[in-house]
Amino acid sequence: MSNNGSKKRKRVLSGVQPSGNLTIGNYLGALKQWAREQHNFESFFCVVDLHAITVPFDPDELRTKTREVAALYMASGIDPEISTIFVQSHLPAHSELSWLLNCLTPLGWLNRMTQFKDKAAKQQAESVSSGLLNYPVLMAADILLYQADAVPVGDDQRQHLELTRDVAQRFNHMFGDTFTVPEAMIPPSGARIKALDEPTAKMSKSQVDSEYHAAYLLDPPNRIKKKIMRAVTDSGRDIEFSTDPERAGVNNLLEIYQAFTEKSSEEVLADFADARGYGDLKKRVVEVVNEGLTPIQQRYNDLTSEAGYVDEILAKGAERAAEVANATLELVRERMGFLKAHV
Ligand code: AQP
Repeated sequence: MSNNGSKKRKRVLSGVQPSGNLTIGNYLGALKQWAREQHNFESFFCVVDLHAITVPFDPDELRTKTREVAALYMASGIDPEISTIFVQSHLPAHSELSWLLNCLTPLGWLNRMTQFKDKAAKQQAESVSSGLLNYPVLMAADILLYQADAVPVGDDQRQHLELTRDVAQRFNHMFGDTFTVPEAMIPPSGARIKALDEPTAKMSKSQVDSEYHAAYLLDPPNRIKKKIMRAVTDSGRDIEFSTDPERAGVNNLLEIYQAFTEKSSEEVLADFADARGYGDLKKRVVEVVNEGLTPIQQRYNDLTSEAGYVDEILAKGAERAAEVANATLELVRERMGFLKAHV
């Protein structure tokens, strides 16, 4: 019997690493759908700080960014009265389950992960940590602890989600039905936002070589304008969705426009029927991005001006999260044959 008997509504769990500045990719692929879906699911959203140390990091920055990401969750519409917002490292259960699952996960499964291969290739071989390789198992632990039915993420996380499902199924097969096997929940638009300066690559928050790579959630309107007006396009004039890599820049701008406005592809194209070229397209994208970000930035400033407010929410969130996570961990320990501690 699994540990999900007490669930009234289906559950979701997701998180963002407090590494770098949150981008419109993080917002459109993750935060925006979390805010929408929190009304339909029992929701757990964590700031995954343990993931942020899998690559070189600075302790002061980690502290600052952890609060910043939590505040951005709320500023993006995640309501702490409806959803549980917490910090991953506040619950030792995440690290413990990660170790237990690591011991059951074949190394070959981890060696296949494309994100590991990409990130490892960007570092000196001797500085690649084993934590970077084990990252997807920690992610599996994050999700499985909450018996999540669905995990709202961008398209880049699809492979890690598959691994989580494999780990859950393997555990259930070895020790009896324990974990809910989760589904990925990928948004219809905005799941794959590309870099503004290199539109065939993912818009990333940590691997940034140029100030024109990403639009950040906390960028002021004039910086958003500068970045989008300089976005790489092509030498054509046609404004249409396209899978041709040569036309990836225009396609990306249309996707950003579509994800912010939530319009259908036909409506988006109709909006640009009178456009006189890519300059017009960019101007309108600047408008919708700034319209979307201004209220987020205002709420962010309000939330962070109240000393201690974010920490208070995180403390309450950790308490609620621990109720669920610790119950799952206890069941896992028992299933795996660990003795109960008599203290
Ligand atoms: N470009 C994107 N388009 C759509 N969704 C995206 N996400 C990230 N980038 C895009 C989604 O945001 C959530 C948090 O992911 P993360 O903390 O792993 O953020 P990241 O930007 O991918 O992280 P890194 O490791 O700091 O940078 P990378 O990997 O880019 O080098 C996830 O749901 C993710 O899908």
